[in-house]
Amino acid sequence: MSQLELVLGSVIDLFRIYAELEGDRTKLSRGELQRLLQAELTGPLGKDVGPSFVDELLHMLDTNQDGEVDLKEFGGLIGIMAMGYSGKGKGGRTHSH
Ligand SMILES: [Ca+2]
Ligand SMILES: [Ca+2]
Repeated sequence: MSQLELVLGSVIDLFRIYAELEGDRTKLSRGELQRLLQAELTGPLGKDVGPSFVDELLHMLDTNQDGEVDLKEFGGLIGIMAMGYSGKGKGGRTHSH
């Protein structure tokens, strides 16, 4: 498998672990989302995780507005996190060659 496929597999596994905790097993409730964030965000984004952060994130991710985050919507979180990690304090990428 390619690195991308491995990453995608890990993301899907992670989603399933937390989505199965309560209610609909194919969706993350607000509580499940908060648990996932608090357990998995140990880097620079982790310190921002609190009730208001979870509310804001849920609002951004929940595109069909059913109050929960399905796998498709969860993909948006990966994008937001990628932006958060790569964009911290830097204007752009530097090329090594
Ligand atoms: Ca659930
Ligand atoms: Ca939703």
